[in-house]
Amino acid sequence: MKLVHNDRHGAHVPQKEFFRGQLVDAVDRPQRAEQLWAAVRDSGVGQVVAARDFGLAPLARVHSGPYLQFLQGAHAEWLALGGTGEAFPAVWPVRSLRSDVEPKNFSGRMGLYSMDNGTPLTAGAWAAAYWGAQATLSGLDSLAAGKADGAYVLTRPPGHHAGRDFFGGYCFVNHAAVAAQAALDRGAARVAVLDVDYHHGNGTQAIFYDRSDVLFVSLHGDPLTEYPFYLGHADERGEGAGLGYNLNLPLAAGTGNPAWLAALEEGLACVRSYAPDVLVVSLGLDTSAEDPICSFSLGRPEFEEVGRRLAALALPTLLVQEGGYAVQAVGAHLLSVLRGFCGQGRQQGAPK
Ligand code: SP5
Ligand code: ZN
Repeated sequence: MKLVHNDRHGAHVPQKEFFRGQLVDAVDRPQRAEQLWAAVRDSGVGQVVAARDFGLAPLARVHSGPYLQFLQGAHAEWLALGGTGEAFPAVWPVRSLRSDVEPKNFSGRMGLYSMDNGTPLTAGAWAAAYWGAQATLSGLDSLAAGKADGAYVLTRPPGHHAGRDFFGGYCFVNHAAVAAQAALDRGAARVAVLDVDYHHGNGTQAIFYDRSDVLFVSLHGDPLTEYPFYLGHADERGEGAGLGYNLNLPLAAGTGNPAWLAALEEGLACVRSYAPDVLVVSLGLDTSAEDPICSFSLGRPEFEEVGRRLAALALPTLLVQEGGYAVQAVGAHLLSVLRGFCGQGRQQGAPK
């Protein structure tokens, strides 16, 4: 197992986010990543690999040019307008409004390129997200082609809510999607993305919805009650050439561990029958009992089991960090997943 750190994540320091009409303390804190990295770096579970710079081109394979352009300059524009601190959108082109004409106005563009007001655009958001993508590409690069192998990438901010041309859900660049596309561009015929974050990976789903070369499988809190609310239902099966290559397994808020593991098994069966060349896992740890904004209750036995079942697929596997907000608990949970993956779990643990 290789371990890759986005050591530029600390450039992104959100202060506040809107919640129920108030500005409350931001949830995606740098301390999350510090705890995650502290838990794994010297744990013996893997070898640290340095992140390299692959440039903008791999990001432009899944994000639109105007969106990437906007992200790079947005915070400076905000400051130039007299804005202070972090920027939030205030108006969106919902149904009947046009999103095919880019406004000149900054607020107009913030709304065009975003999905919520819970994702502060900070001075360092672009740098952190860019280097998260580079760390992810470095992890992909470290995988032995065609062999059972694993790499874990510590990205922060997360990525799976970011779409082709919008940010939201604390995400700016969709690292898992960048990696899936890069794997195809490097010769893979089929890539599966398995998303086990508590929230539906709307960005990843949408990016690959009409394609059969990327299978998207997600288990998540039911969007009828859980963020992101407007995508992630079971009847979303893909469209056109992508029909049959999207599987959503929504679970009611509060769903217990046996039902969660049963849904995981259904997702894994789908991945197995697709027989991908590479597996990308959107590894959210906000499914834990301790998570402050989610309602599943996974713990050490389940996280180890996730690792074991992923390893049992015997695929080149890129584990990409998504959510997980229980700062004091996420490190232990990550280590459980990685130990399970490496056969070092405390329950069964046959060396691999
Ligand atoms: C990647 C990921 O896990 N994104 C999650 C985005 C969730 N955004 C909506 C959640 C709003 C909760 N904010 C509550 C703060 C109260 N302390
Ligand atoms: Zn999440």
